[in-house]
Amino acid sequence: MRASCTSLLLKLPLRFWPEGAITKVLEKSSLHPKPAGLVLQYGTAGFRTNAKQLDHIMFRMGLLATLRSRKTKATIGVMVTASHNPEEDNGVKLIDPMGEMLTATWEDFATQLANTEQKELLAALKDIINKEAINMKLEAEVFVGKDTRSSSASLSQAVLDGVHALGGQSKDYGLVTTPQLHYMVCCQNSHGQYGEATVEGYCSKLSQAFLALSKNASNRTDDQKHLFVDGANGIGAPKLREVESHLKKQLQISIFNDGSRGKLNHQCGADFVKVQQKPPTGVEISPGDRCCSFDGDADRIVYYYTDSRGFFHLLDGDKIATLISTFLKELLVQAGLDLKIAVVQTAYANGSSTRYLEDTMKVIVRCTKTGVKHLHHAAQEFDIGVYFEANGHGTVLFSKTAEEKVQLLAKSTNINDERKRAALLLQNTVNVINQTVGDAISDMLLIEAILAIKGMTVQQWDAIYSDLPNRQLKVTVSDRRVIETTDAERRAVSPAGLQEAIDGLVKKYKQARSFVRPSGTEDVVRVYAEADSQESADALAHEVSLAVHRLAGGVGAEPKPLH
Ligand code: 16G
Ligand code: MG
Repeated sequence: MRASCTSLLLKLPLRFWPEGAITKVLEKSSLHPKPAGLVLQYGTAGFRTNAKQLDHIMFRMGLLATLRSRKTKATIGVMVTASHNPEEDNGVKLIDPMGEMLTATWEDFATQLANTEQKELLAALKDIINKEAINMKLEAEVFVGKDTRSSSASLSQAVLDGVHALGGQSKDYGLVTTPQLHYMVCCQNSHGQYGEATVEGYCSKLSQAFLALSKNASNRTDDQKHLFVDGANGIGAPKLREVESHLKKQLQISIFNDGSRGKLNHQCGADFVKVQQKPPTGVEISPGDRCCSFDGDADRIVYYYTDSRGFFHLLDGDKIATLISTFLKELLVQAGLDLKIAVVQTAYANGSSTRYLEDTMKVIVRCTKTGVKHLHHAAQEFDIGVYFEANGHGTVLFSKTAEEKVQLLAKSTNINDERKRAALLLQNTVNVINQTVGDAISDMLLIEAILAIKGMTVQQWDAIYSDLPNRQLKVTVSDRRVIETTDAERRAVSPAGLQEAIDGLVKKYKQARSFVRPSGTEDVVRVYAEADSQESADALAHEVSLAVHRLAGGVGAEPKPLH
């Protein structure tokens, strides 16, 4: 086996592949062998599956990140995490130079490299090197981070082995949140312009901006400064403690599910709260307490409270986008800045939020396919792009022009006090936001600052609009790829007859809407329905699930009604 791979490689021009590297990759890759026949896809958010299947993937992603670093002549990030998945799972995402998600063509390389059988690995590497004309003599640097899963330590070591096998330099950040690693990569490649590429640098940039913002809030009681945070028993909890120590008690945080006892993401965390529409276990809250939940790698956040009757109220990504975009729009008016602001959502956005943003706030609203990269790209088209998935992943992007205009105005001396105050608030808002990716800690600081500045309670925020009742269900089919969608996943084009069936069902209910899409992370078809009452939303979701089961090759018994 060795002889055949080596001879293949010797045909490579030396300029592209120094000979010493060949033996090193061979030696190292044999320590991270691929189980024969195992096929995995670089999905919506990288590879994600049971941790036991991932050692070779990690090694190979270390190799790929090193190639990507040489290709882009920049530092690349590799984050070992499976986000909100159960503790037994793990996963890996690659981070491109400006802290954004890996570009689509390289996702294909990632899938190819992951699925290449052991004896073909060198040929697969050579293929990428040739296709992308990568000069292997260039330096390469890869930043590596990991979440708190027990499997993350050895898996991140496998990534480092891959980086070193191809002669790359590495910096191991150890335990960090996913958005922190995105931030580090961006800082490094912007040569410090975005901030200092250390956890301390991250904490101080965000907390300084938060403290500057909260100076604009008047007379807050300790109760108003209090926030309950569910850390999902993940990395978010210890990292939030580090940030909290910089906040000078302007925000008083009680952290629950901090990982000291409970299991990661088990009956807690943003995904659990959003999907189950109930508080996490492990949190002792009283009616009216302002609470939020992070997910396992702290790139999602949702808020909630219970009222005096014991009802649970969720403030999801749509409510967060509404709060932030309203705040920004008001500041733009006060500052007299003519910048185009838009909100980017997915089909999961509650219909009430879209209506409120378009009709009342007169903000441009765009809808994209599910997955952060789609929202991120759409948001880049505006001066200010606020993007949030309903599940709580989101951030705000400011164009270069927008940032420059804000900076200029904040420095200007010949403007009135109202404009000056607005410009400074905008400047600090830019600084508190992690623009590379959705970031639970950064989003939380921004939301807390907005509520404080506006003197708004969580109930008042919730009352901005009322969500339409909704329901999400899953249907198992033999091949979920038979479902193809269009119009940002809002309509199904195949299998034949499915969309017509959905249209017919939706007509039976008031204010109703429903769509289906194949999941990008699980082997299921997802069904979403909303309507004027919970009973109607539940009934519609069930009927649409039945249609999927019948028309798209359902597996097992037909879905049963929810009631
Ligand atoms: C991933 C995506 C998230 C999306 C979710 C949809 C990233 C970083 N994460 O978690 O944005 O909402 O997948 O999952 O892109 P689904 O395809 O299983 O519904
Ligand atoms: Mg996550």
